[in-house]
Amino acid sequence: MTDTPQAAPKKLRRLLLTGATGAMATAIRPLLSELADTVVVSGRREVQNLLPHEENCCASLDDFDAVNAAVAGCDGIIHLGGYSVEGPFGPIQDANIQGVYNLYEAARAHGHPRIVFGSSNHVVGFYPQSETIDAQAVPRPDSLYAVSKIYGEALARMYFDKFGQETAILRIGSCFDYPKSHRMLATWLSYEDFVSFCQTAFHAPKLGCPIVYGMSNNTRSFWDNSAADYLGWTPKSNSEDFVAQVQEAHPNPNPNDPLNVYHGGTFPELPIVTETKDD
Ligand code: 15L
Repeated sequence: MTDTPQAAPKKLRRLLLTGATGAMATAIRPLLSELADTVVVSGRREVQNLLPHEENCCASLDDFDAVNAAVAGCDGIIHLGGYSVEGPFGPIQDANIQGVYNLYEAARAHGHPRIVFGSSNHVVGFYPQSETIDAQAVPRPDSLYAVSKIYGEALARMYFDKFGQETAILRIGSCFDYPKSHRMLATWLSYEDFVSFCQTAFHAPKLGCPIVYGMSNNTRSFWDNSAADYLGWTPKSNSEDFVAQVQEAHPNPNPNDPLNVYHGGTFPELPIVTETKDD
């Protein structure tokens, strides 16, 4: 009997990674050589310790010309750039409102490369953890940051309906090396599963503009991704492997602590930040 040769995984030629100096991007960068021959790493600052498959391209998201230059020639985009926590409205507006518009206009000018849009679970952050929801659930943003992500999701949808621009909207849960709290046993997304999601999104025969919750194959979860089954994404990590570790670190979780009440954990109780540090 002869072995059937395995088809080599498909690769992009040139992939743009925005937000490349952020913690999540820094963690996944080494894995992206599986996805593309060249990865253009883009952030406001230059990436240090460039890997062999990487090229630097500095771009502040609110600068259209810089974003346009970063997008030129790319056949896929992973958008992790922008303001990624709650904060004052000004910088959120620059990066997550103006910046995402700039990204989509640049993609429109350069042949509509598929985009993985890093949205956030905080767009549904006010739902109680006792309730399981799917992508159809009415958004319940828990912060200005989350409101800006809903704008990004809406923009992605508009560019799909108007121009056919395909985007995978990934409402990222908690993408860390391991789950750090009881809540994260439900929301955890491993780096490997994030990268396999991107691989699926870039090569699915039909992508469209689905909303997917960015979680691993966790036994505990309060999100239902069945509407995106057609993509064929099969996350492999399971937070159950870390239950003992989480229990040891947090032996008596308080059921009334917001962290254990809301999908968005502590975010629903954060104040609105009205001042920037420069004020
Ligand atoms: C996010 O959107 C944040 O960017 C990240 O820092 C975590 O807070 C994550 O959500 C989470 O909800 O765990």
